[in-house]
Amino acid sequence: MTTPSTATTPFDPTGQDPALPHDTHAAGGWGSVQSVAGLLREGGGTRAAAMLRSLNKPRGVMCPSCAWAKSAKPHAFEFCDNGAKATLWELDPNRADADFFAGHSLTELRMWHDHDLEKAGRLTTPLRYDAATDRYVPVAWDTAIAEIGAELRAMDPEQAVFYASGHAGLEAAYLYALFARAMGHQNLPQSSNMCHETTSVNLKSMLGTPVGTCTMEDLESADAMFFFGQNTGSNSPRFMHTLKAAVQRGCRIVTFNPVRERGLISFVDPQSVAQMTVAPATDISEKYYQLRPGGDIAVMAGLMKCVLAAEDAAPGTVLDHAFIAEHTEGFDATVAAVRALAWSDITRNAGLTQPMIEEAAAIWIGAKRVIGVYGMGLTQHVNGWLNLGMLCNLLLMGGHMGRMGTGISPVRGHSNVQGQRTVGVGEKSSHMPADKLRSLFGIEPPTKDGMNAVQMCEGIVDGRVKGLVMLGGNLVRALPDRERMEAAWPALRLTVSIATKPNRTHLTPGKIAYLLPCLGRTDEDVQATGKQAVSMEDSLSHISGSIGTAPPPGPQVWSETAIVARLAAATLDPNPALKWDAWAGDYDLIRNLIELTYPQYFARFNDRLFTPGGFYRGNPARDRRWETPSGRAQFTVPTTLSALEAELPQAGAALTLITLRSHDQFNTTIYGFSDRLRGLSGSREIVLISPTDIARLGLRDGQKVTLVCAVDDGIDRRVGDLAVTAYDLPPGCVAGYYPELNPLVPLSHHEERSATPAYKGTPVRIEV
Ligand SMILES: Nc1nc2c(c(=O)[nH]1)N[C@H]1C(S)=C(S)[C@@H](COP(=O)(O)OP(=O)(O)OC[C@H]3O[C@@H](n4cnc5c(=O)[nH]c(N)nc54)[C@H](O)[C@@H]3O)O[C@H]1N2
Ligand SMILES: Nc1nc2c(c(=O)[nH]1)N[C@H]1C(S)=C(S)[C@@H](COP(=O)(O)OP(=O)(O)OC[C@H]3O[C@@H](n4cnc5c(=O)[nH]c(N)nc54)[C@H](O)[C@@H]3O)O[C@H]1N2
Ligand SMILES: [Mo]
Repeated sequence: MTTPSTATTPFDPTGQDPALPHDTHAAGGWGSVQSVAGLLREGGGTRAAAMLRSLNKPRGVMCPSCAWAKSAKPHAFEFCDNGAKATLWELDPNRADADFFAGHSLTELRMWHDHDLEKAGRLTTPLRYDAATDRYVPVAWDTAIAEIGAELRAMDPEQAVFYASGHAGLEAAYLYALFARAMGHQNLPQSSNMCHETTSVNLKSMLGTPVGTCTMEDLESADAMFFFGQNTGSNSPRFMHTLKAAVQRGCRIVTFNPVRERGLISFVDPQSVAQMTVAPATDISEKYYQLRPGGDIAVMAGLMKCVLAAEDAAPGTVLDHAFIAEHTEGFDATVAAVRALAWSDITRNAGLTQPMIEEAAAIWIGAKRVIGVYGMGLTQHVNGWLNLGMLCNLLLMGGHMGRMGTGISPVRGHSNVQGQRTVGVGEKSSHMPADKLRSLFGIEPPTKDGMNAVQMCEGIVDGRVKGLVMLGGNLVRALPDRERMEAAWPALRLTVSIATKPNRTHLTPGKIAYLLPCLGRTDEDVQATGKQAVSMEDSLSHISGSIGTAPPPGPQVWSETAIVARLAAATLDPNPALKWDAWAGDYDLIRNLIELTYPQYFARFNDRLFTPGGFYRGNPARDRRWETPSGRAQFTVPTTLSALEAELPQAGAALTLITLRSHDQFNTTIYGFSDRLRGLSGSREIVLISPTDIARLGLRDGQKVTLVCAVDDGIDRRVGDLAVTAYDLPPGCVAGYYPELNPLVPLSHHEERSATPAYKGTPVRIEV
């Protein structure tokens, strides 16, 4: 075992008050109602109101925002203010059409704020970049498809990369994944590579499943839920209703997060007339601990020590020995390692006191059914694998896996990010079975692993990548090391963006660059056989159909499925088994193929498409079948106590930067400048620092400073003009907004096993 890394900034956590303040500023409530009402006034109208009423209901539109589960018994309004924003953003009456692009050069548009770029409206016509005039000019679909096809054909397949942001439905995603493999590569990076890839890779090796094990029934019957680094109130607000109901039936919620996020403190249900008028907010977390960023491994090591101590005191009452013996591997080595850890190392790395951890452990020990919930606070760290390993350890010790009311629940981001992986968007052969590719299509699939997002970036920087197709997303904003990436982008021979609205990435064209307008999920999608549905998989592994009803923004806007099919047909040699035209004309046929390729998940796919709440794709770990090499669930030995990189150059002077999202953005889409739930508004060019650190560093509130990355690899990474903003954070850490601070995160700074960028643990210095 290596020496546990030690945190560098002295921190006295005894000053922290773990009792909750009764905040008057709960999540939900009038604030969210007002924000929806305001949006409807701005650009909605009755069509928009009808669309919102249909959100997340059977045969309605599945929300284009987050991946939270759809209820089988929906409320009258089954959406949150963020879902409303995303929907109305897509229903935008403005048009970024040919006239718009004739009026603005790319050089000029680069001066625009990201918010204003998307505000230009929906794309309506295929566009090709013209370097002579520095403008996008309209082009016929046939010309665009033919030229892109010819360019891709001329490339060595391994020089092509097909990125997918997690929006597009299972139908487009399956065709995209098939297209790549038929072409001869598996360069299929996805937004999950920047997000929950830590989950896909590590839960697979620990539990034999790449996804969470919980369903809604589990969440409805747990006795305790432990939240690590997931901001429910902002990022999956519909989950708040489940949490409120859980608290009301006595489920105990404990949260570990360096930031006091409102939604996990208290919540006013905007659906409840009583709560909106007279009743007090529901307290969500019974205990809320502001640990150090990267301190979760230490916290969980402390919790394990407490669990072991309780078992020692009353043998046979705390651990689930039968489960451990029958279903797991590695228990003894893990327990020995945990017993050997010193509390002083644990508390220093956690930034919490021993009594705080003991108090949280008492809740764990007292619960018969425990669920671990987590988000980017665990995944976007160098040692994210061990964050998940420790959470699995804790759950496995008590047999909290594969039993009603228990399990592990990663909360996913994009509405179909999990589903796209399920149907083949991924760089490994295991993502799309070779035998099926042979038997269904006569394709001899590539065997070499493709590129994930970080490898794609390396390939763009060193010139190995020549062609980049992007099915959604805004890569130059979302990726780490933005300035390096933005500088490397124009050397690409071909860039193809399939998008609903213009964004920064479109302003960084390759030598040949196309911007292709696509339908969003709210738009009606009519093909040769009539109106089509698409489908998606949510965070709890349920699959739902979605039918768009809005009139498309223009006759030249194609569906993502049709665009992918036509590009594939123009690129690949004819093969009678690849029926691109027929598939683009009837999505039922694609769902039949998905069922044939993945029969274990998609039996009777078309019949079950509109099951209320979606149909469950199943999960072997939930049934205590472990699809790991040993056939057992794996305990993980803690080899360090910090999720941060163990030995950072200049660590002594560095602060840990966490990058945050506000509820007024969806990733790189900035809806507005209010961070209502954090009591911040007006500017996103800020750096949050604790008052103690402001004083220690001799700064003052409002002062403009520069953040400089403290990883010493010869590259200068800095972001200036950030206003110092006093905020309740643990000392030694600073926080600011994603994507503004992405230039500070080195590409090489990523989770060890999955290459998920360590966006929550970058060492930085402040320069005045
Ligand atoms: N409104 C809105 N909703 C969204 C999105 C959005 O941008 N806006 N994005 C969507 C996407 S793609 C995703 S992936 C999800 C992301 O949703 P989340 O998983 O909630 O991700 P973040 O908000 O990035 O970070 C979550 C929390 O981690 C905490 N944190 C940071 N470092 C640590 C740490 O070391 N330990 C612990 N325990 N906590 C830490 C932060 O304070 C923050 O509260 O949200 C989705 N939903
Ligand atoms: N510093 C930092 N960086 C991060 C993160 C972080 O926490 N901190 N989080 C990471 C995470 S979790 C993620 S998931 C990534 C997200 O990274 P991406 O997936 O690349 O980015 P998005 O901002 O979601 O993409 C927005 C664009 O998608 C397009 N779009 C919207 N709807 C549709 C549609 O229906 N179809 C198509 N084809 N296009 C559409 C629009 O043009 C819009 O501009 O960012 C990552 N980057
Ligand atoms: Mo994400």
